[in-house]
Amino acid sequence: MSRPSYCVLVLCFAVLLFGSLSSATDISFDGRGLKIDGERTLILSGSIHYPRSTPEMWLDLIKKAKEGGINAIETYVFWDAHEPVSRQYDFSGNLDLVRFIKTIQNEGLFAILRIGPYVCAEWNYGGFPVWLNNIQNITFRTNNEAFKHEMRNFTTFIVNMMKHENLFASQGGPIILAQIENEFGNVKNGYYGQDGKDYVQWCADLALSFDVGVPWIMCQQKDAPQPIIDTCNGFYCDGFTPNNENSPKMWTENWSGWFQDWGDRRPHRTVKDLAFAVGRFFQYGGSLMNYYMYHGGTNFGHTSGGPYITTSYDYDAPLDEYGNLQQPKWGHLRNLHLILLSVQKTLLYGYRRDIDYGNMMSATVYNYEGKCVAFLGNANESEDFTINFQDNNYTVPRWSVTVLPDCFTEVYNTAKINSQTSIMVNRPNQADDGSEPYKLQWVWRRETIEDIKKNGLVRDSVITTNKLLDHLSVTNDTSDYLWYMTRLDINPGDPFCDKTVTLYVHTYGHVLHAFVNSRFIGTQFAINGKYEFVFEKNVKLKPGTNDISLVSVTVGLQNYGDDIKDVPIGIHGPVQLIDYAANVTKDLSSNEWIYKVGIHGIKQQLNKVHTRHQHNWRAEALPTNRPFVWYKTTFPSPLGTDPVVVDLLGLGKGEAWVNGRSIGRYWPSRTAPKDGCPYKCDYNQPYTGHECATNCGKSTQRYYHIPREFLDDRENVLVLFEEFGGTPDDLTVQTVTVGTVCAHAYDNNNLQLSCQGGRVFTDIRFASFGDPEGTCGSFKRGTCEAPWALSYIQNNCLGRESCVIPVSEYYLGPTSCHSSEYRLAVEAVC
Ligand SMILES: *[C@@H]1O[C@H](CO)[C@@H](O)[C@H](O)[C@H]1NC(C)=O
Ligand SMILES: *[C@@H]1O[C@H](CO)[C@@H](O)[C@H](O)[C@H]1NC(C)=O
Ligand SMILES: *[C@@H]1O[C@H](CO)[C@@H](O)[C@H](O)[C@H]1NC(C)=O
Ligand SMILES: *[C@@H]1O[C@H](CO)[C@@H](O)[C@H](O)[C@H]1NC(C)=O
Ligand SMILES: *[C@@H]1O[C@H](CO)[C@@H](O)[C@H](O)[C@H]1NC(C)=O
Ligand SMILES: *[C@@H]1O[C@H](CO)[C@@H](O)[C@H](O)[C@H]1NC(C)=O
Ligand SMILES: CC(=O)N[C@H]1CO[C@H](CO)[C@@H](O)[C@@H]1O
Repeated sequence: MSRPSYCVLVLCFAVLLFGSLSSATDISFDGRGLKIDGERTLILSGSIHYPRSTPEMWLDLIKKAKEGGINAIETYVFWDAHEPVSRQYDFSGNLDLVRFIKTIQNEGLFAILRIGPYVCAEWNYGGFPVWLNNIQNITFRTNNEAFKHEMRNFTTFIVNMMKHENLFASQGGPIILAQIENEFGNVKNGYYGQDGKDYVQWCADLALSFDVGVPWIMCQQKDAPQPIIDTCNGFYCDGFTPNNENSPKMWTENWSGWFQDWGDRRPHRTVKDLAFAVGRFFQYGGSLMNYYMYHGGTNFGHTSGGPYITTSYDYDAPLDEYGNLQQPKWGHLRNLHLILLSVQKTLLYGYRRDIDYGNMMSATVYNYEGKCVAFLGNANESEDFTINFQDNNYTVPRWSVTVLPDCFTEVYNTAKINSQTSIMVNRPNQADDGSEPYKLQWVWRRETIEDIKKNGLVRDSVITTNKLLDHLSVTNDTSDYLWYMTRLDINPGDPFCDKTVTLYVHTYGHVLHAFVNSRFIGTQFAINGKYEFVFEKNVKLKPGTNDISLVSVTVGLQNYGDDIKDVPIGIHGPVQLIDYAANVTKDLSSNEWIYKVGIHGIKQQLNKVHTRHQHNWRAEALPTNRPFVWYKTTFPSPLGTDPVVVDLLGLGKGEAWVNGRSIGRYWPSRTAPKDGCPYKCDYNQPYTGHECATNCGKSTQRYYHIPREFLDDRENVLVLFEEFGGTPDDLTVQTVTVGTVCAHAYDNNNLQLSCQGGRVFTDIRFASFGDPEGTCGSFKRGTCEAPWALSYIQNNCLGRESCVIPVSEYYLGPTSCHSSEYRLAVEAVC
């Protein structure tokens, strides 16, 4: 069968489609889709959260999304970041929402603004400012006057800001949709009863009152009042039907992967399964689909939610944490997007007919103005099917969708990947002469272990009371660290005197450190997904005054759940001394407790570059495995443009700053379980976020992103606060780039191969066109092969940054295979 060069046609189409937006666009919708100036338009959107990258990265990320066939960018708005103190706003740096939306507009893409203001998003406290807790009688996300007052105030502020900059499509801007609330339908059924229902109506009324001239959506909200569109979030949404026949079928979150917890495996969703989900959604009448995430990015500072969510928010998205193309995910989806966009008119206007072949095999045909598009969908988990469709035979592999843009030619199957696989490598930062990895020189300082002074007071304590207080109610989240300190006098006759007894602390985490008389006793954190734990360690009390200091540490505030305000954090008690042998207990819960927020080094700004406290750093006797230590070093910026990371393996837990900017919490000593990672993942079943995990037995996160924007041309200062104890000896600054490129492409496709960061192909390790076997790194020749494959690829790729290989006998030579479908396997080195 000779086939037209479909890919080239599709490319031209895409260029036409992405023309720049004209002023004042009319946005409306009906049951089949969103209408842009009256024309139904297919929306392929990708989530990029602006605070999870930097303004310099935005343009590159958006350009890569556009090149990947995405025509809209979606983001949440992060209330706690913008209003850290009530009525004091911050839109600077990577919080510059207007600049982000304008960058989208300048690239000719649409924008979807999900204002929330509850966003979940694995973001600290789901995006709620912690100061909300201090408002009298407040209950979040229900028909509560105090909450509604604050929600109205912030959402109005954001809407006015967007209007002022003319960013809604009705004003000529790129924003075509806006969202109020977020997954409220997931709040436990009936949790808020009638108040919940009234609240949903209030949200809808509020949104409509803004009169922004674009439609509003509510996701996971079956009872969204008209004309608000209820939309689907999930790994699959083909079976979703909106609550009104005049609402189009929209998928606001198609989870491209999943987030990671400290101590967990790294989630991975195969692109075959992701493309299958997208294919099915559009087979069954979808009109808007958004990847959550298209670029996940980094939880800088203390922005990660939780508890226990990692600093990396890579999400296994099509663009990796640092903004590199994640291949083959990016490329395989791009091929699908370009085809879908090229037939969008037929999909959104055509007459639809479904054909059921049984056993989960189906076809869907769309006809419009003489054009025909078909999807052949096989949702059977175990059987490939060959079906006869309009007098031709098509084999559709299990768990895959084939697209026939003309109801005849198979141009795409979700299980056949014709994009390169990139194997990323980390390269050490070279010394100036380029000869050897740069060796870091360290200085260090001790962090103060807070103690009670002779007069019974603590410097800068915030409160003294005879009970144990919730962590958050004392800190307002101004720091991760809260000291609970108490003093007890032990008489020589006391049964606890001079004896080894147990210090017992019941806490709601997230991490606890204990000191007795300024001596470190132990550290503990919750495991197995529970946030509550009991700390028990032996201590010895001396006659006279004894001081007990407990440091409660938060690792991200809960972002999901029914009422996150009522989630306990920190030491709620009891705190006891127990002599198990003698069966006696001394309860300290009602002792006098003195509270102090934060750590001394932050107050002295040791993490900043310019501060008065730059003395007292020591170069000699670098401590290892000692808790509560500061480390500092300098390093030159790596050459080139590849993303920069620091490898923190060897350290325990803490926070890192580069040139005074926090690159987030680190915890490389936390490892993933040894088991639960399949050797190979050929997944043909519904994905739930856990299958296909990788990184078993390894550090949850050893590499930490340093955006190039944080770096200076000359010298950079890296500061670490090490809380658990570790060694910085082996730390290295590295760049991340494409090392090896592999592909296993099918006949009659154009295969594009690319390096990154200006590097070129230096070697073709393997090339065979015919029936090669194996996977990247271990390809093997099959029983037959074309003669010119290797030389063709060498001639066209070596010395180049990228090259295109037409996969066909015409270019690569005749094969002697009797197989019906030839494949090209390539392994090339950058
Ligand atoms: C809080 O609730 C109490 C009891 O319902 C009420 O008396 C009080 O006026 C409320 N305070 C505010 C600020 O609304
Ligand atoms: C938000 O609250 C402040 C006072 O706290 C007020 O000045 C401002 O007008 C309010 N904004 C809106 C849109 O209600
Ligand atoms: C998949 O196909 C097999 C064989 O054709 C059939 O027995 C099985 O029921 C199918 N599975 C589903 C879920 O329909
Ligand atoms: C399709 O398959 C059937 C059954 O194997 C065969 O009889 C028929 O000739 C095939 N049709 C085409 C167009 O290849
Ligand atoms: C936390 O907020 C409360 C209420 O606004 C305030 O009284 C207290 O001083 C705050 N604590 C800290 C550590 O900022
Ligand atoms: C320990 O003491 C409590 C009461 O103080 C008593 O109920 C309990 O039985 C004792 N346990 C043992 C093992 O002696
Ligand atoms: C149709 C469909 O698969 N919908 C799913 C969308 O995601 C939610 C949340 O995971 C699921 O509950 C739905 O079943």
